[in-house]
Amino acid sequence: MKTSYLADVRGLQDGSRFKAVGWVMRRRSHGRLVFLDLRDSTGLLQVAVKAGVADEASLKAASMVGRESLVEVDGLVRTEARAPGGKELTALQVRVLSGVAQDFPLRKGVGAKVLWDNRHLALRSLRVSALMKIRARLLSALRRWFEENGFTEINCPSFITAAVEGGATLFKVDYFGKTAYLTQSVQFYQEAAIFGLEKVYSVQPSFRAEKSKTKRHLTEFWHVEAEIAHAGLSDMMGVVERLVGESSIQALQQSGEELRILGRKPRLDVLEPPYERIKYSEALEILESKGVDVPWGTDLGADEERVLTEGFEKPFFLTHFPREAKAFYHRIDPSDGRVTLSADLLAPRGYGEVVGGGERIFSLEELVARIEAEGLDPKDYEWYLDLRRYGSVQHAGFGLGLERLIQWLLELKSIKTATLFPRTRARIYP
Ligand code: NSS
Repeated sequence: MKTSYLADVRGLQDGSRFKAVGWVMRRRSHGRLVFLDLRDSTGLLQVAVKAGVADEASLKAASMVGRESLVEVDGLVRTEARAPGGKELTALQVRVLSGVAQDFPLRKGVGAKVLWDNRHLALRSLRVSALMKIRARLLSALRRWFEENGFTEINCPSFITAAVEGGATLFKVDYFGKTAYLTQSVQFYQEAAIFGLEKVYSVQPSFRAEKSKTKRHLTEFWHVEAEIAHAGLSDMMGVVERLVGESSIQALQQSGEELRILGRKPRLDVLEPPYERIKYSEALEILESKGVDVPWGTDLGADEERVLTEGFEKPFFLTHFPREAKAFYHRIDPSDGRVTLSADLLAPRGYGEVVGGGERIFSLEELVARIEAEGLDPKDYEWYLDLRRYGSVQHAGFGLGLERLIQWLLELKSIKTATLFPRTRARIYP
């Protein structure tokens, strides 16, 4: 196993002996002086292979080595202001551990299609690594937040028999001759789990057969979901704003180096909770004042959300969606039968929905009526109805799209960049 990493040279005195193992990102030859830029998980190291210092075999190997070859360099550390990280390794010996004969398919200037077709190779870049490190820190911070606030992590199945979020985006699976689906959300299983555990969360993939090609839809995305017993809409928003705000700030504060590589300087002050709460009906008025007419009752799409959020610097909640715009399980507002006790968290500056959730119907009669009103069969939801038969409890929950959060925090044009191997309608390879 490798015991030292390229960034370790930063802590070494000039003249120290160091053995570097990394992949060749770039080679520049100046006659009998060859520079190699090596890459590993910790960053870049510039290696200088000079005639007279390195042996002849090493100089020859360095001057011929192909991009992405794996090499080992034994050398001496030297301060060099122009080198990335401020240190250079003067090679005494260069050994090619794994040589590359053909050209690496990803040259500067190749188009987006080539990059996505070769994602398995493109993800070696410092930028992708930086992004994935931030993603991992964000996920750890979200998990830590849940753990510190009394939530238990649960794992739920992905094969299901009835839709959570409506039939239009269900993926059908042949399950030993029966029709099953890939789940859009583990919400219903979480609702069952709160009777034993009260506060639960899950982190797992959700699947949506999204027909439309947009910059913010994946067919498989990582869904961070939570469900809370003895909680209403306002409690749920309180959890979401602290979870999103505190976890994002923590992860970004730990990622100075990665943000520099990505050329991003996200504002942390705008992430501080609390977040404003705006009703759907008020949002329609804001949209109308901006020249966008949305008929009452329709859900807001990506375009409407972009216009609505453009003037905001902080995220905010959009609450009380009409029942027509939301899935059947949302509790109807007892003080206004036209709307539900629901809330989406919208990211500012055009990014739009990052979290969706709300209070659930906890009365058996109301739930059966809503299922029937939606043209669904209560028999398909028998076990879900049982939860309302035995000690039903007021409860609320939400789902956060991890890639959506990353897309907003790191200002990514496409959501695909937020994930290692994106799945969209147009892409299932590599
Ligand atoms: O459809 S949601 O708004 N809500 C639910 O699925 C609830 N059943 C979650 C719950 O209450 N436990 O999706 C939740 C979030 C949404 O705000 C997005 O951030 C993300 O899931 N989401 C997606 N991300 C990427 N691609 C697609 N297609 C996608 N669909 C939803």
